[in-house]
Amino acid sequence: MTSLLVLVVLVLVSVAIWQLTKIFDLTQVGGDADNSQVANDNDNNVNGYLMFAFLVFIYITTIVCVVKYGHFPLMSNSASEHGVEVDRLMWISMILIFFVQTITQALLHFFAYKYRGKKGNKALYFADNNKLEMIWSIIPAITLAGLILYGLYAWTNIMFVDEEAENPMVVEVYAYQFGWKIRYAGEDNVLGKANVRYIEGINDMGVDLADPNAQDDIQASELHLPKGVKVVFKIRSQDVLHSAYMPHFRAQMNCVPGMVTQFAFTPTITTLDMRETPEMQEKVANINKIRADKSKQLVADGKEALDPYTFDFLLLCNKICGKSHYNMQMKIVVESKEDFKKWLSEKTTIAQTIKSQEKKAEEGEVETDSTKVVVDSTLVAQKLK
Ligand SMILES: [Cu+2]
Repeated sequence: MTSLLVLVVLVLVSVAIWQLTKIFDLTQVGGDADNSQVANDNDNNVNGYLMFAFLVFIYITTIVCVVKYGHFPLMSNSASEHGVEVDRLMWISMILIFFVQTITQALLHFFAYKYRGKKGNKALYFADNNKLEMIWSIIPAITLAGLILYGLYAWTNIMFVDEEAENPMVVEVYAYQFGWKIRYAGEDNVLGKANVRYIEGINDMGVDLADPNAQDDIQASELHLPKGVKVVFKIRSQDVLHSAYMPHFRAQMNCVPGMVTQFAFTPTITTLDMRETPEMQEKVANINKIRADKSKQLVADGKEALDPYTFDFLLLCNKICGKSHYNMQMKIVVESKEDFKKWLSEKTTIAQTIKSQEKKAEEGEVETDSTKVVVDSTLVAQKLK
């Protein structure tokens, strides 16, 4: 609200200044002032120097942003095999852009200054220069073609998954407003069919329980992944467009209602190891410093202090999908193969969970009318545990 008020005040002040200059101009009519509206040497000089000032402004802004915010983008420390390639591509693009923009901006502004208008100066008629045009067309064309080809090569490498030869672990990521559900394919590594029409009671992912492949499927409320194993994510959406975004693994794929999309990667760093890396420790220490400062203020106001932050990999939604989009996230735990197997073996299959639910219903322990069962992801998660 305060910023809005400040903005309104700034706009009103600008309007007032503009009106004042108009009044000032009107008072000059008939005086000695130059009202010809044609730029004189003085105007041209001022504009020439302003060009230089703007160049300095661009450079200073760039330097300040790199120093102050340069640590925000994730451009190293990727936690997946292909992530290294994505980071390399990003670095090459950024360095190229940085290099080219530094030079071209300097040239642009310098020449605008050098050839500013001067009384008596005449523009030179210059039809064309084939050599110059070849240079500035061919160099960018080769550079861009190189970048695009390298990008295409990286993209094909990342997106092409030979499911027969590589035999990746199949995991379903199911997006809904506003959260995620996970389904493991079980022993057979094949997901049972699923459709939104089968959603009923605690079967909130719409798994077709008549499908033999669905019998060993396991639902989870946390995404656990084994280190060093290729995982292929089969991605669905219940309602609107979402985007499954796992920034630390350099992975993102749209979740489209009515179709299955996929993305595959191999996690290379466990959650525990990632917490130990110097980059992450520095980030976490910084976050906790901000939290501690905020807590002081909260405690002073008689509120509860914030808990210290510990790092966890996250699955986020990266498509604005509704009012609670900002909170659409799920914890990802990368662990050793043994720990992962142990964690998964403690889970019951969806079929078993539903069967025991039906049994309880027959014994009159729970509400039998499925329409009265409130489907809540946390409730399902507790039941599955
Ligand atoms: Cu979403």
